[in-house]
This record gives sequence, structure tokens and C-alpha cells, in this order.
Amino acid sequence: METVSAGSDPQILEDIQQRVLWLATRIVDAANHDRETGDGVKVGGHQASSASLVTVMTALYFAYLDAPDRVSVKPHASPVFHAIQYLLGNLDRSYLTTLRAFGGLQSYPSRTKDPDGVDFSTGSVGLGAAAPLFAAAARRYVDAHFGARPHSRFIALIGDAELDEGNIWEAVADPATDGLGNVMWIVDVNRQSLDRVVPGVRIAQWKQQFAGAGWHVVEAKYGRRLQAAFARPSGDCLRAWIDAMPNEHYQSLFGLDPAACRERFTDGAPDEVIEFCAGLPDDELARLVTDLAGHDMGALLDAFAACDAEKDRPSVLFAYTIKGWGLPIAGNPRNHSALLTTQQVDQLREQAGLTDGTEWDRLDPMTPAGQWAAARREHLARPLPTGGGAAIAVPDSTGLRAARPISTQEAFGRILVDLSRSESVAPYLVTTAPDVATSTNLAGFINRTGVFSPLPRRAWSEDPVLKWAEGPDGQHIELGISEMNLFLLLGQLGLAFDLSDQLLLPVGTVYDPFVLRGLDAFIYSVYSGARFVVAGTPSGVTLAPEGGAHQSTITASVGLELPNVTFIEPAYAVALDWLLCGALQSVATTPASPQAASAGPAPAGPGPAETGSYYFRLTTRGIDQQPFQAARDRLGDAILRRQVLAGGYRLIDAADAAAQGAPPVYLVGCGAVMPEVLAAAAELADEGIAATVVDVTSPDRLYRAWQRTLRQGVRTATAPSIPGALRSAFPDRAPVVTVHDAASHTMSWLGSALGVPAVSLGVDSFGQSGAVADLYRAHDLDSGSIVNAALAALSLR
Ligand SMILES: Cc1ncc(C[n+]2csc(CCOP(=O)(O)OP(=O)(O)O)c2C)c(N)n1
Ligand SMILES: [Mg+2]
Repeated sequence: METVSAGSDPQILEDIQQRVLWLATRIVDAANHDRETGDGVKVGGHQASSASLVTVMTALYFAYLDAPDRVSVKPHASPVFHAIQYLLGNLDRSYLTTLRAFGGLQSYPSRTKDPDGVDFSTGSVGLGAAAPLFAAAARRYVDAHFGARPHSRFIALIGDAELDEGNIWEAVADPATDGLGNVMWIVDVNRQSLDRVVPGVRIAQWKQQFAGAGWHVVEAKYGRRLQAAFARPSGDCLRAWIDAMPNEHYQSLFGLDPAACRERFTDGAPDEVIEFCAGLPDDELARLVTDLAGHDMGALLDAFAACDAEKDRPSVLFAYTIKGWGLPIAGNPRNHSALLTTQQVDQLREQAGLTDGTEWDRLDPMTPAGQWAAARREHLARPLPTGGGAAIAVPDSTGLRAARPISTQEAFGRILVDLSRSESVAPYLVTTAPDVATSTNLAGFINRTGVFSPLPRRAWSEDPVLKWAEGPDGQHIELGISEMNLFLLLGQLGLAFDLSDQLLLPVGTVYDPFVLRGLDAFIYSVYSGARFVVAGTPSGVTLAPEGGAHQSTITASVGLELPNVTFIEPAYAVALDWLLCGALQSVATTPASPQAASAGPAPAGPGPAETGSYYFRLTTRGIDQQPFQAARDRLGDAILRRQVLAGGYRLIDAADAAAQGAPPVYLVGCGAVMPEVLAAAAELADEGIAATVVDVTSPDRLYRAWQRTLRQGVRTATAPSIPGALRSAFPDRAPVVTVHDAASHTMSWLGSALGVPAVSLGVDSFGQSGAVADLYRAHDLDSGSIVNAALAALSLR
């Protein structure tokens, strides 16, 4: 058989893109018209947004990409991606009729749920677009520390209206993304958003913004026909007229008959343009003025090559396209969610030379297009990962000692320093922070490991305390003040096991209130299956003097509720040591596949059974460590550590007093409030009440354990039991008071879990400046309020 090449025969890519357009359109059509859902809810899908990228994606997958390249596909082009994977032989035919069905192809590309090798999840516009930039930053780090991986290009396919999202510009502006020559963003310039034709001409401004940030900017704007017309005498006036035309005017040309198109195009045009157009028949003119390079395979491949040639900076390619290209809804301002009618689909099938019997076929292997697809399948096959770093041995603890009062934030810094001395762990640790590294106690780690920079940098001022040495060996990646960037970078460092064949132990820090500032990127990263540790610190009203704008309240709830995240808030330094080491042990356990990373609800429990990320909520309030030492002496490290990891343990056990008839109550504290809880327990003991203090180290693990047994009961129609983790912390039935420097709701479920009356104290209004005692008093977290709450709980029995 003769060898085929897309280069020697342009018809090959043309045939392939026609089939891609057909399949992408039909995949959405089948989801809406062939399947009975029975609930009357519209299924939906995006035929126009998909059509817009058919040429670009055909050019990429069938004439440009190499196996190590990674691509982020704009959410609404997922049908195009799946059509291409199907034609490449990477997706079973049975999936084509399952778009948006349970267990089928996801509406938007998903790393963890789609079956055909999605590189980056997308959906929340802007985030998936920026992800490859951070993946390239992560790769640059991996190459510098562990040796160069096979060269990858990191590509994002982005909707033009997606550029409105602020996180795009935060990513572009950050010095951590400077100079990444292996990045190419392709903007699908169809001039339409969801609601409308985007007014005016935005692109000139965007080009300047990218160029100002040091990016290489390319356009694929005019198709070959237009370029030829511009080259004719007085053709320049045509170009000037099109360039100056607002989006609304240009877009209104679509869907008109050729005569009306001429009239609209020349409406308000200078005489020379009208004259130029007069020399062309109506239908030729209509074809000419809508000839955009985003649907010109040759022009696109030239533009990709121009981006490749730029080795020292990222490239952005503005590809001018038509939303709904090749479909009857092309260019229609209302086409975002429009679906072709069954008749229109029938017509398209016929145009594609297919029948009901052949409509789902792959390209005929006897045709040049079919042979080329087979060749590309081979070309794009990825080698198996080598599992770099898969055997990182994280110890159970660093042996941290804390004799004097210490805060969890300070202990966190010391634990990291200690781990940076461990030969088996240190090479894999990488920290990052959005301009809060020193104020979140990463300075000790940075002093030992340095700050990452692709090239060595001269330090202009010597700081006797902080050695901010920058170079390729550095293990801290400093970001500008962008919490979005923090979580996007953590996400990509946390996916390096898959995207860069190197397992890392990423640790980020952020002021806890600003976790919410990066929350969508946090969700994005853990939804994608990334594995990392983040510390929100300082947190709560315990950050008393800083006032309401810097005090976090709802973050604990967020941490508890986020899937794929284990939320941890220890009070004591040694507990943090055990928990942090356990979290890193878990992160060091590479999931077998991206799908495995977030398969189903994670089982409750410590360490390796969890497959997601870790969120530690810490504080700067130093507290006396003696009570923890006493519990250690009482229980021994083995039992105490197990309970600390499981989510809670009895810090003070009043079982003896209860046995002698004192009314029992549980005081349940989480985090920095422990001294007040202990003081309240002592006051209650004086009044003859048996107050057992439970230190909850992870409301999340306890909640999950409870939910797991409940769900088990629900699913099997059996009476649920109280899970072991709760039973060992709460062996008896007694009223509970929960105390947390966070929204009271975070632990209020404990009453239901234990089947007892509960009073939940927490912070349910904004804070203000003051001393810790002032703020605790204002929010009923002082020992007197806790005593009163215990009496109230007892009265509710
Ligand atoms: C963060 C976020 N906000 C809103 C949406 C809803 N949404 C989906 S697509 C879209 C418009 C996208 O326009 P564009 O990026 O130009 O894509 P096109 O469909 O034109 O290719 C909007 C607002 C979303 N998916 N994510
Ligand atoms: Mg658009």
C-alpha cells in the first residue's frame, strides 16, 4: 500500500475534518434526539461552538501534535475531541451515543471520567485555559530537578469570550509563567459569547495585553482567498474595511443570501471598497468576505509553525473562525445552544456521503484519510509512564518536639524544615505561595532549599535572616498575589505524576480567608485529580488584630464539603506532625491512572486510603502543648496517633467522674480554641460535671466516617452503626458542645451523628479587630460561654 501523507494531499485533512464535523454534530444530536431520558430536562450540547474548532483541532491532531504534547480543549468543543479520538481509534463506538448520559461521555472534557485520555479537565471557563501554562511551569521545574522529559508542547484551545475571565490575565502576568516557549494558546475568535456577538473589536487590546506580558502574538485571520484579494490592485482598501468593521456588522453577514450579503458588507463602505466588490459576482463576494483563516488548514499549520519557532516565550494564536462553521446555524448570534433539527441533520449526513447504516463508521481504512488516521494513531501513542518518584518514603513523623507554647503555623514551618533534611523526601518537596511565603512560615524551608528560577539570579541585597537565593535548584516557586494562580499551580504540580512523569510532593500556603479567592481553581484542581497539600494560615478570628477582612469563617465548612479534599485542623504541634506526614504519605502514593485518582467516594480514614488533596487550617496563636503530652502519656503514641489520624481523640477523659455519678458532657474543640475548651472543662469539673474534652483533628474524617456508615445503611436498608472513629472518641452517650473558630455549622452535625443534644459554638458573623480574648468573647468562644453552653446542652437531655 502506498504511504500517505497529509502534507502531500490536502484532501486528506479536508476529508477528515468533514467527518469530524459530522460526528461532533451527530454526537450532540443523538444525545438530544435518539435517547429517552424520561425526565423532560433538556439534554443540550454545543454544535456551533464545536464546529468553530473543527478545522483547528483537525489540524492539531492530524497534522501537528506529537505523542508527548498535551492539549486543553475548550469545554464546549468536547464533542470534537471525542470525535477525533474515535477516528484515531482511541474511543469505542458505543460511547458516541452517550454524550451527557450517566457513565457516558461527559458534557465537558474530564480527565477523571472520560475514557479517551483527556489531558486537562475544562468547564469553568478560564481555568482549563490557564492549566497548560501551569503544567508547562511544572514541567520546567521537573526538567530542572529530575532531568529533561521528552519535549512536550502545552496547548490550550480557548474561546474568545473566555478571555474575559480575570484568572487568564493573572496567569499571563505571573513571573512564574515567564518564558515558557513550549506553550501555545489558540483563541477561537468567533466573535460570539453565550449571549451575543461581542460588541466592537476587542482583539487589538488583547494582542497588546499579551505582547505587554512578553508573549509572542500571531494571527490566523484571512483565508487564502482573502489574502489573494488583498494582493490585487486596491485590495488594501478591502482589508482596511474588514479590519475596521465592528463584530456586530461582520457577524450579520452570515446567513444572508449572496445579494443581501453584498448590500450588508458594503453598507457605509468607502467608494473604493464598493468599486472593488463590484468586480465580483454576489456568491463569490459572499464566499470571499467570510473566508477566515481559522478554517484554512494551511494557514493554521503555518501559524503553528511560527509558534514553534519561538523558543523563549509563550505564544498566543488568534484564529478567526465561524461559530457553527459548515452548519445551517453558522454565525447566527443565537446559536450558542442551538441544535440542528432532524431534517438539518439528515441533510448534513447526506452531504457527508453517509447513510443511516454508515453514519457512525470510522474513516474507511482503504482510503487515504483512513490510512492517515491509522498513521496518526501510531504517531500519537504515548509511552507508558516510568513512575518517577513512585517510591517516595515519607516517615510517620519528623519527631517534632514542642516543650513551650507553639502555634500550628510555626510547627508547620518546622516540620517542613525537618522534611527538607530527609534524603528520601526532600527532593520531591516543592512549595509555593502567592507572595505570603515568609508570613506563612515557609522561610525556614526556603533558607534551606532556595527559590526556583529557571536561570540563576543574582541576589542584590543580603538578608541576614532570609536567604532568598534563586536558581534552578530552588524548591520554592514564588507567585504574585493571585490565589487563583496558587491553586492552578498546585493542581498542575499535583498532576505532574501524569503530565510530566514525575511524582512531586507539592505544598502551598495561603492566608486562610483568601482560600475563597482561589476557590474555583481549588475545585478545578481537585476535580482534575491533582494531589497536593495546602495550608490556610492564619485562620479564623484568632487572627484577632487583623480584623474582619482577614478573618476566615466559612473555610472550614468549605474544606469539609469539598470532594477529593481532606480537611484537617489540629490544635497541637505533634498532632500536626503526624497528620502532615500522613498527608504526604498519601500524596506520595501515585494513583494508577487519572481515572483512579477520583474514582467514587473516598473511603474515610487516615493516610493512603485517601486519593485526593489535603487542606490544613492553621493558626498563629501559640498554645500550651502540655495537655497533648498528658494525653500521649495516658494513651501511648500508637493509640493516640491512630486516633489523631482518624479525626479525634479524648484530650481529657472524665470517665472516672462520670462513673461516680457526675453528669457527663462532651466538650468538642477543633484547633486554636483548645485552651478555652480546657478551661471550661476545669470549671465544669469544679461544679461536679464530668466534662470530657475531645480534640477533633479532622471534622472531615469524622463526618465522612459517619456518612459512610449512614449511606451503607441507606443502600442496604439496614440500621446504620456508629463508626469506629466516632465511637473511640465518644464512647458514651452524653450531650455535646462543639467549639470551633469557624462557622458553627462545621461541627453541628455531631449531635445527629451521636444521637444526643448538641450546642454548637462558632463564628457566624464577621469579626473585627481586637485581642484574641475580645474576639472569643464577642463570638461566645470564651470559657464562660462554653460552660454555659454545656449547661444548656445538659438541660436539653
Ligand atoms: C466560569 C464560567 N462562567 C460561565 C460559563 C457559562 N458559559 C459557557 S460558554 C460561555 C460563553 C463562551 O464563549 P466563548 O468562550 O467565546 O466560546 P464559544 O462558544 O464562542 O466558542 C459561557 C458564558 C462557564 N462555563 N464558566
Ligand atoms: Mg466565542
